[in-house]
Amino acid sequence: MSQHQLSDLSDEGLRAFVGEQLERSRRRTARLADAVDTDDLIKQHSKLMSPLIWDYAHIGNQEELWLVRDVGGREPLRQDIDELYDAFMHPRADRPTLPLLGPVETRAYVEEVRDKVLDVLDHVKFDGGRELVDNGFAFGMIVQHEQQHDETMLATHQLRRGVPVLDAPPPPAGRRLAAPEVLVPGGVLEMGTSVEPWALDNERPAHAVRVAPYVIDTVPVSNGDYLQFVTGGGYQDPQWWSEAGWAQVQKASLTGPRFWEFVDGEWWQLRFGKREQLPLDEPVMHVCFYEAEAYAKWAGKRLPTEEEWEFAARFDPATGRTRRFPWGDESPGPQHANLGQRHLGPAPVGAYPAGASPLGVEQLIGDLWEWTSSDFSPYPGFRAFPYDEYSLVFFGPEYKILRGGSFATDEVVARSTFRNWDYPIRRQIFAGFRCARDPRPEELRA
Ligand code: AVJ
Ligand code: FE
Repeated sequence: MSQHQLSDLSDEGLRAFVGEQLERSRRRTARLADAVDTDDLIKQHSKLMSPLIWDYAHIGNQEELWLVRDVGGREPLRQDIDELYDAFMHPRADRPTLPLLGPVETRAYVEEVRDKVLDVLDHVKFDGGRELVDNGFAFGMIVQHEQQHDETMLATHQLRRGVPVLDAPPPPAGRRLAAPEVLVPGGVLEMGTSVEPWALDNERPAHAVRVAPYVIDTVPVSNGDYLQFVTGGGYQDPQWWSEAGWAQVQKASLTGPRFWEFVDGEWWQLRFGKREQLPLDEPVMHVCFYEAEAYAKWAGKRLPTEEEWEFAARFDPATGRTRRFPWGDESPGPQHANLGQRHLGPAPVGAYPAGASPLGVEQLIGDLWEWTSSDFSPYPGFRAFPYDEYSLVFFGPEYKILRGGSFATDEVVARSTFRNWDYPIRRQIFAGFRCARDPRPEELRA
């Protein structure tokens, strides 16, 4: 069963599916919190992030607001703490100074909320005519909220100093690719979705977009490729950088991707507390939008637009149809994509041939988020649902769109229509990029 077929389920089937998703996300949250000691749970590891304990209680608080109070119509459990866990009241940097619930109270609170939610789930009428509950949407939204915070918590783990506490098997091996780039013929894409029951407001509605022919990289840019830019003086030469990008290079003294180190004549990277030799065949990660943009210019290319990214991920040139995923309509399995924190990093390029699109573009879903050149803006016909603070208040040119999900993103989130966004200076997220370019005239004639 997967989320796009929810409307085919009986109420009992839907209840069971929602219950499994809630349980799965909570297991991950608890694992991320339980992996560290009390001190590391409550302290702030970076000004960019909340203390892990804030994410934990915020997950419970959002679940209480939407599922206990709104969907269930039940009495509040802890109205007094709403303000502490409202992301708009206190910036991340200030959160460690708040009178937050401690670890014992937090665990008790989220469990109490969950008990009530399971009771609400037992009694909810999915066909009661409430849009919020239709196909279990509010439950799906809260599962995705928890999974999104689990990715944020994993990013906090990456920023934490100290001995490693997380472990996972390595991702599958990479392979040599037949072609570094793919010519995409262009056409009309049905962008976004009006039919995925758990798609969030900014992915809606589906709308036709004409995309001109373009060329896109088969796989994300690798550490080996990016190293050429670094050692070739890319960070010393303003010609590759936008004005804002060059200002950021100077302001933040950027010399290479975050978590790279050059020691004793060799390149290393720091991953969840382990120092490892820089794997040249892995996609470059922890670069900001400006670094992605500069590399692309240096390589004689550019970043893809959000439309081009989604066209590469969903367009089937044989039928002209827009697919759910690059490989077809089935939900992602471990053979298709590196998702769900199964591995603790992106797989080497070429590791997922079964995840290729019909045009032969690979690793679009999973491994790492990909910066696009697009600002975060609403689709035509956008309607904020069920609250303005998920998407609406963020629309505008300050945010750049990222697509595809990372190794840290759960399957319940990683739709090919899912839109992520962040400031162009951010590097702590699990993000990299691939390049695109306009086709040369002779490529179009061929
Ligand atoms: C969509 C990942 C940008 O983490 O700020 C979490 C998701 N919204 N809680 C974020 C979100 C509210 C959001 N991103
Ligand atoms: Fe949140």
